[in-house]
Amino acid sequence: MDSKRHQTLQMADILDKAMLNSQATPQLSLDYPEIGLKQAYQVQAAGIEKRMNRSEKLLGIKMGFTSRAKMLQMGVDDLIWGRLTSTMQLVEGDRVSMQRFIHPRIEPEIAFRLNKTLKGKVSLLEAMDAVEAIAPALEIIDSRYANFKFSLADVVADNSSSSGFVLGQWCSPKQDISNQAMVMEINGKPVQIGSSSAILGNPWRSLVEAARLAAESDICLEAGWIVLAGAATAAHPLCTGDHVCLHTSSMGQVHLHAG
Ligand code: OOG
Ligand code: MG
Repeated sequence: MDSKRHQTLQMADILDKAMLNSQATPQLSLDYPEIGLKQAYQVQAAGIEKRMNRSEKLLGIKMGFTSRAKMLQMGVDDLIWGRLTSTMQLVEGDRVSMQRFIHPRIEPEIAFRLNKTLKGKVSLLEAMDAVEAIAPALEIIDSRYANFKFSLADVVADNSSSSGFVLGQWCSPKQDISNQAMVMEINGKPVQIGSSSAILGNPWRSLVEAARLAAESDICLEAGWIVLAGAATAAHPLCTGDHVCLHTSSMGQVHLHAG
């Protein structure tokens, strides 16, 4: 094994342990200043391989920093993506144990379910044609880095902070999702109010970008996969006991109990 590959596996190991122990770790870029985006995606892939060796299944991908609100909150200005696995999917209505997280935050999202493969450069119409259903979604992000602080390469290596997601009812994609109200309430109080238009001007664009970015790592979006479009607003801290509900204009709602 060459030394770069060895280093990639070392970094994946550090992040995997931080996740399994729910214990924050220093940013990789401090100890490995030469880490670039390419290697960061390799670290992400190596981390996912570990999880799949522990019988997790790959369910799709999530997009990150598709809204200005998120870019501003985290101080980064590029689109990123991460993988979604079976242990991240939470059942709506169940109590989510907070023990497995370090410093979780919650975000309002939209999910796409594909029934066709998408690879590389696709048009907006091709992307729309590959989606059989859409749903409102809540994503739990939980950086494995101390103080939720990272560089772009750091967060990519950390699977773009992916930790959990819950989906509402799947509904028809044949509706206008370009300007859905996205109102996220915690314990009955609105904490984030936004519009789906904050996601790249129109959430469908996020799917186009997902296909393009994944192809850079030689991955195609597969039929059956779920794609999360990215948060429409800034993320909000999630605390034990919280009841979170996302209300949308015509896509229904989705809720989650943090136990
Ligand atoms: C990175 C993940 C960003 C989104 O929806 O923009 C993300 C982070 O903020 O920790 O999931
Ligand atoms: Mg997100």
